[in-house]
Formats: sequence, C-alpha cells, structure tokens
Amino acid sequence: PKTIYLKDYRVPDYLVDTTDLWFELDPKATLVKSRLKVRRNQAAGVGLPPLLLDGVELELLSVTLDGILLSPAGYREFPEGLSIPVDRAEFLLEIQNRINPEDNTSLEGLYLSNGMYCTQCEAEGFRKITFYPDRPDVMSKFTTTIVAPTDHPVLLSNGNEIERGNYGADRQFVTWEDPFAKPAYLFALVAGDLEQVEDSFMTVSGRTVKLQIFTETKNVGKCDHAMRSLKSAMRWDEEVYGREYDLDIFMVVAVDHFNMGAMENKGLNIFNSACVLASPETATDSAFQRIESIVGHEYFHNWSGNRVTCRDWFQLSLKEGFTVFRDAEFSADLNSRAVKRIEDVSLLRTNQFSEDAGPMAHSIRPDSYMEISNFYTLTIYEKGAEVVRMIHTLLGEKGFRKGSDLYFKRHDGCAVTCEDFVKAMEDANQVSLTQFRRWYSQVGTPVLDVKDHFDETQGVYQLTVRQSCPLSEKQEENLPLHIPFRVGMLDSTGKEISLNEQGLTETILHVNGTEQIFEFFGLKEKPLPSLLRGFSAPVKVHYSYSNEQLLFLIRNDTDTFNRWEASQRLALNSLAELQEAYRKGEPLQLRSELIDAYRGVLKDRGLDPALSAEILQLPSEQFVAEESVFIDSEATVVALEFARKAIAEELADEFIRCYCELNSQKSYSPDAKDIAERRLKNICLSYLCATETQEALDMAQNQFDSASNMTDSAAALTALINYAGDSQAENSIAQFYTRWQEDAQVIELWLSQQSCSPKRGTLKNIRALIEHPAFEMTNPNKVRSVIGGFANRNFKQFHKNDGSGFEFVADQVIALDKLNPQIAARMVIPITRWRKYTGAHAEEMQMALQKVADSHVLSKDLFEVVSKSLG
Ligand code: BAL
Ligand code: ZN
Repeated sequence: PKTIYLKDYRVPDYLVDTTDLWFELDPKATLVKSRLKVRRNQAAGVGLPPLLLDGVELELLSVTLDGILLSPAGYREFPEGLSIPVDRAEFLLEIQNRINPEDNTSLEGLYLSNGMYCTQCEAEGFRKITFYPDRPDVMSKFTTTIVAPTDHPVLLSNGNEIERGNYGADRQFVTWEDPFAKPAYLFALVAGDLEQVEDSFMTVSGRTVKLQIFTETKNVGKCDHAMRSLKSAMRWDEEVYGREYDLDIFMVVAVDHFNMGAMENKGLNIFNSACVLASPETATDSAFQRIESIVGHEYFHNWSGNRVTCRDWFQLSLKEGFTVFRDAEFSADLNSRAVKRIEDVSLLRTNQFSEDAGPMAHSIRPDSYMEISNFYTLTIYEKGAEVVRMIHTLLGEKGFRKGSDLYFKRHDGCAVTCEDFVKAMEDANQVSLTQFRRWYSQVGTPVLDVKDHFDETQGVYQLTVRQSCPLSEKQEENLPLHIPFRVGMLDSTGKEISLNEQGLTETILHVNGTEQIFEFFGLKEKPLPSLLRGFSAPVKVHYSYSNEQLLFLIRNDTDTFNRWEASQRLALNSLAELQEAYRKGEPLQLRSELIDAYRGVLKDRGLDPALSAEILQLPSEQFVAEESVFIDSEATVVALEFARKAIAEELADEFIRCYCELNSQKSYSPDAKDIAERRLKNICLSYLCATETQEALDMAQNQFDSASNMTDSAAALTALINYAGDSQAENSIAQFYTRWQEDAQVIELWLSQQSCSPKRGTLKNIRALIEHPAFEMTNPNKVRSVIGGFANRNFKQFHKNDGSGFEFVADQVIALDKLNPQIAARMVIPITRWRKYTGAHAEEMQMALQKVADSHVLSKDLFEVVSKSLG
C-alpha cells in the first residue's frame, strides 16, 4: 500500500456543484445512478487534466458525459477508481454502477444490518457506493432518491424530504434534498422497517425542529434518554457557543452493526445501537453517560465538522479534537465536572500515552498515513481535545468564545485546516500562538521534571521545571512546547497559600523553555506544591512526593482532580513496592498510607461520593503497565491482586457500613448524585467480594437477585463472576443470559463481563464465548466485547506467560481481516506493544504479530499497523 503525505496535498482539479443520486435498493444488486455537475477548479491551475474519481469494489455499468454515452475507450477503470479525459471546463457527468450491500461486511459504504440498509462514509466509504472525488474538500449539494420495496417503508437521507410516491407496483420512492453543500463523507442513507420516536425543539430564534429517533420496534422504549440528551445538547450549543441548528429536521437512527460509536451525517446521524438505546432495566449508568456524551458529540459536529469541515484527513483533529472538547464540557456542565475530568484523563493516560509510546505514534496532525481509518485514534480525539482545552486555558472562557465565533464566521461552508482554527483564535484575541502550534506537529508525551528549593531566610520558593519529550524513531528533534502548568500550594496546616498580592491561590506557569525557574516570594515556610492542577496539559509530571505528602494532598488539596491524582500516585508507589518484593521473593506487605487514605475517604461523610468512588479505585493493570519503563506482567497482576485483597480485608467494616448506607431501594434516576452513590456502593461490594467470604458473596447474590436497574445487576454479576465459586458464578451467568438473551446491548455487556474477568476469562472460556450463539464475528460490538475485552482489559489472562493469549488474538485478527479490516486493525493493537515487554514475553508477542503478517495478503488497514509494529 501507498503512503500518503500531507506535504503532497493539492487542491482538487475539479469541483462538483451538485450531486443527484438515485438508489434502487436490492440486497445483492443495488443500482446507483449519479448525476454530477462538474466544474474545473480554477485554483488548481490551467489546462484540463483527466477527471479522477475514487471507486472501490464497484461494478461500473455506464458513463455519460453531457448526455453522450462514453464507450469503454472513453475512460479508464483502475483498481481504486476511474479516470475520464475531458475537453471542457464544465460538464454533466452521469454514472451508473451496481453494488452488493449484503456481502459488504466491512461496514463501509452501503451495507445491511439485520435487514436494514445503512451507510458509513467517513472517512472513505463513499467510494464504495459510487465513483466520486471522495475527499472532504469537494463539497456539493446533494439530492438523493431512494427506491425500495414496500417492506422497507422508512427511506431516509440527508436534508429535507421533498417528494415521495409509489414506484411501480411493489416499490416506493422518497427524495431528499440537502440545502447545505457537504463532502461525500457526510452522505447517509437508511432504509428499513423502523419505528420512530418523535419530539421537537424550539431553537433560540423560534424555529421548530422536528427530532426523530428511528429504531426497530422492540427498541422504541429505549430512546427517551437519547432524545433528552439531544435536546440538552441543542440548548447547550446555543448557550455556550451561540450555535443554532440549521435544518428543520434532525434524525437519529440506531444500527446494530457499526464500526464506530456514531456518525454525524448531515441531518441524519447514524448511531451504533449501544450508543443510543438505553433504559434503566437494560443500561448501566456508564451507558447512560456514554449516550449523553455521544449524542452531544454528534450533534455538536453539525457546526464543528459539517458547517466547517476538514480540508483533508490530516486535519481530522480539527473537527474531532474540538468536538471532543465540546462534548466533554457539555458532560461536565450536566454532571460532575471533577469526575468527568478524572475519567477523561484516566483514558488519556492509560491509552493515549501508550499510543504515543507505541509503533503507531503520531502527532494530532499526522504527516502521513497508509489507511486513514487507522488514525481515528485517542491521539487525534483525546489529545486533540486536550490541545483545544489548553487554548481555552490560555485565552480564558471569553477569549475562547471570541475565537470560536470568528472561526465559525470566517470558515462557514468551507473545508479548512488546524492552522485556520489556531489563526482564528489568535486573530480574535490578538495573541500569538506561534510556539503553541508545535503541539499539532510534535509526537509524544512531554515530561516535566520538577524540582523545588526553599530559601528560608528570604522566604523565596523556587520551582525548577525542565521539559523534555522522548523521541520516536522517526523524529529528529522535539522543540520546547508552550505548556500551561497550573499550580497551587498548601501550607503545613493544609491551607492554600496566596501566590501574589491579590491573594490568588492558583496560577498558570507558562512553561515554554527547556528549563525555567519560577519564584514565589514572601513565604513563611516551605509549601507543598499541587502541580498540574486539573491536568492543565497532556504531560507527565515527575516530582518526588513522599507518601506522607501524597496522603496530605489527598486530605487537603482544594483541587479535586489533584486529590484523586495524589491517591493514584500513592497507589502506584505502593504497587511498585509490592512488585519489587515479589520479584525478590520477599513477603508482600501493603503500605499503611494507602489504607489510611482509603479509610479517611470512607469515613468522610462530607466528601462527594463521586470523588470517593474515584479515589477508592486502584489504578488498572494497564495504567500500571503504562507507567512502567518495562512491563513485568506477572508482577503487575500479583501486586494488584494482593493490594485489592489487603485493602478489602483491612477495611471490611468500613466497606460494609458504606455499602449498607447507600443500598437504598429508591427508584432509578441517571442523575449525577444517584450515579455517584451507586458507583460508590458497587465499589464497596467489589472490595467486599475480594475477601471471598460467604457473607460478601451473599450480599452480591442478594443484589443480583433483587436489582431493579442494570447498574446494580451488572455490578453484582461482575462480583460473582470474579469472586464466587464456579457453580455460583456459572448459575448467575446462565440466569442472566436466559433473562436478557433477546436484548443485544445487555448481551454485549454480558460477553464483556466474562471476557474481562481475570478469573472466568480464561482462554478456554473465551473460546467457548466465540462459539456461543450470541457471538457474531460480523458484529463489531460483539467482537469488541469478547476479543477486545480479553486483549485490552483482561491483563492477567491475555498476558499469560505461555503466549497463548497473543496467539489466540492473532488467529482472530487473521479471520477478522477478511470480514472487516477496520476492526481487525483495532484488535491487533494490544500485541503491537511488544517492545515494552522483556525477554520471552516480548518474543511471544512478536511471534504472534509475525503470524498475522505471514497469514495472507493483509488489508491496507492491518498491513499498516502490523508492518509499522514489526519494522
Ligand atoms: N466522525 C466519526 C465519528 C465521530 O467522531 O463522531
Ligand atoms: Zn467526532
């Protein structure tokens, strides 16, 4: 496969003013007719080069230019497109082709999901529908007619419906017109036998927008939360960004087979069912929150992505980073801000930092790719959002809004670059972000080494900050970044210290050199610094806190994020000691500070239960691994299991008391307070079960038998799966399946609970899950639940020293690549991290990867990941 470079970007040779599409749907032979008004792009230069159209796996039927049917000699078809010599600057091009939606298991282009036709065109799926300049800087006004048999009564596309009627005896048609020019990646089509839930929204200027969620009949009762979330998002975008919705209708469709979480097609968002359908009986609190944030995310794309789109795919973070930042703020405003931040940072540090340290490392605006689908990454999305957040921090709320207003005004209807975004922020605020721009092009996780010194006689406290960034193999140098470093300080009584004459207790230090000294005057004693408050930049901070200091911060820091951060650091220190003792064959003993910290949290009735729940959770194996220079998987597992059990046994009384206090019978509500209380309660249950006492397992069984919502039911089941004896665990697993087997979302959860379990998720059981009737290799959610759950979240079984876990995943990836290359390329990632392991373990991983490489002619997606990882 060819590598595509940002430096090779050229404006398109031809533009398409209007695109009229005609679909005659058929599972095996859908007819697609397109009529394109094409025009030479004057900005591209002089002359009339051939018109190049992208097209993949299409059966070409005819090409007509200005009404003249071209003979095959009048164009050239090649494996991924069509080249048509032209002799005029403007013309009407008509193409007919056939496609096979039923056999399309890649889930890109037009495909079938449970008999429903649907599309996924981002990034380059439109070329699997018809021949077209499939690039985001070609924006066109689309009209779409769908002809389908009457057993597919709902026929949807982008924009507004303008006509419908019968088509022959047993078919009907609907025509849609989208008044906004858009790139092909935002095109969508849906046809099926669907029900709808309808509501409306009055926009700030008084227009009524019809809101519709389409789903299979059995799921109609699971749409309320998504609808509520949509209306909240529409209001929030008006209030916070001044963005009003622009069409008269906004549609959402739930689809079971979907590669992504959801897709922001203009006026017709298509959602993975798991990211839209929820009811208290069937969805956990996390699912409720995920739905709210994804519904918000897709809605926000209408401005940050659709009205203003990307010039090319190297600019993907322009829309994704910005939109993730927008959805994170939306969720923070609606729920607990501190918990949202903790969750996001946790994800970033565990998974994006390891992406930065792995073979696919890239900047948020990459320079090259082979397959763009591989770049829908945590770096583009989450680190991209952190970069936007830093701009927000630097400019402040008002300055950022001025910048975003200018960005939308200046670029509405255009396909632009990350540079355009930064420029708008600069121009609106008359500031320079010249150095800041390096965040867009530099790869890797920056490190801040912080040292301090207190001059008692002068009362001067100095913080020396050194920044560095490990280089990846491809990089030659990393220049210093502009890092907003938010800090505060505590005195020995735990009070905040004023950092200036105005009494400000927090400041942002502008770290922009390799080494800088920041001084604070008039201090009576050496303060305890609270560094990188709120995680003000996506960096690692090294400062040697003692365990006593960390305990002090957990108890006293006013920055909620840093209280949690101190608990994580304390836990990591304790786990490192346990690992060391295990390696030396010494007896294991958990540090008293960690127990003391947790005891304090459990006893502090005034503490927000949401924060208590976060602090009480030990870092995951994956995060412990990410924090290690070289990973010792066995010691990691042993240390965590030992710590969990020791905490559970030491604090059993406190956990029981807290559990009983929170185990109320009130009716379910997904509001932040109730979610926090359920979370804390279920963490207590999980610790209690780690003691494996009958009393604790009875509590879990009771909760499992009587739960009125999925959060409690699933938490109890997880506890039983992980800690009960075989027969009790098996009974619960079977009972749960019998009850929920008809509900796809619950069964996905059920599959992942087993595959992620260190106890039950053994390779033997995972193989059995893959043979289970509930599993489908062609359904990405099921694949993510079982194979993804095992490889990404079942550290103990996946990393078994005999290498069997790696080989198993390699075999699944090989099979998947023939069905769905995008998903195959995702599933292989855990074995590509072999360089962080040592000795035989690393070799086993490398061998599994080599097995994939040698298995067949890999898809472009998988080839890119595997070759970069082995290279
Ligand atoms: N644009 C792909 C799905 C999403 O990020 O919203
Ligand atoms: Zn997005």
